[in-house]
Amino acid sequence: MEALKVSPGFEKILPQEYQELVEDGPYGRGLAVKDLGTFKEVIEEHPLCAGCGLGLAIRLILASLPDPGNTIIVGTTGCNSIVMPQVAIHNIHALFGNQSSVASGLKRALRLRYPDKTKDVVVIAGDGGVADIGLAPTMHSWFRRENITTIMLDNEGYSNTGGQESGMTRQGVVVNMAPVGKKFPKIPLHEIAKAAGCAYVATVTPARARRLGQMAKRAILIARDIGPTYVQIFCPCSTNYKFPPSETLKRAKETEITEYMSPEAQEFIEKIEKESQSRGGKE
Ligand SMILES: Cc1ncc(C[n+]2csc(CCOP(=O)(O)OP(=O)(O)O)c2C)c(N)n1
Ligand code: SF4
Repeated sequence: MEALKVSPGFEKILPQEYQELVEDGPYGRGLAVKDLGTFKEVIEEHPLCAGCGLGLAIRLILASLPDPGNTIIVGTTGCNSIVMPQVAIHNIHALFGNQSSVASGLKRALRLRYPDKTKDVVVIAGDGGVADIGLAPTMHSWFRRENITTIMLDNEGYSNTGGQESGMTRQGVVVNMAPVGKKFPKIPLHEIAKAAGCAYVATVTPARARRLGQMAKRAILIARDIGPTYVQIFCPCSTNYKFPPSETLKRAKETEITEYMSPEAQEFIEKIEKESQSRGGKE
């Protein structure tokens, strides 16, 4: 890929990791979760706690981007935001809760600046950022039918600030700073997303790695042409929910996998997946 060539003169001083990304990274290669272990990933280290579901989810999402060299991730404060500076994909850190507004403006600006290219804008943020403090910007991006994907890393609480309950915490759950237990049910944001105009809505967990990859990819492709998309990934938090790292996947399995597509999105996905299969691709 032209954009990823090393500038002449820099070959000898470019750090090894960067050289490997240019030579063996995922850019422009159409890779997927099934290819993990055969290429240089855009993330290799992260500072998350042992057993954190976010680490697994982020790795899978990044391995599933349809066009990583032309993707911009918009994030906000939370445990996931301490990962993004180490990821070799363009990313922007928005003010807490404001990520969908920043992503909307960015998508529109990129369309004007690069009318002949497709740039994928993907919001990746926590449940507090998406469903509580950022709920209005999130929903208004859906009402406006912005061509962006929103991925919520749902660890059912505010983890980065020590364990407050969020709207996505389940009823009755006690976390560090919610000692009497959550008094109302988890927000059904995936249902609200459909009513708000999302063309594609999925709920999944990192325990279903390939399915998560397929859903992230579908969401990003549908957002390009049809409308806003939403993927909600249940990512158990070992630190605030106080369970050993060995239980992460077992807990992750305790959530329902759901997928909704508007009729237009369904037709689009059937068409592009058939084309991909005829070219030999599977995911
Ligand atoms: C404008 C603003 N308000 C509040 C905060 C404090 N804050 C930082 S992280 C966070 C909670 C993040 O929760 P969530 O979005 O669920 O992500 P998690 O840490 O659980 O991954 C809060 C309230 C902030 N940084 N900025
Ligand atoms: S506090 Fe929870 S969500 Fe945050 S890094 Fe640790 S395990 Fe992950």
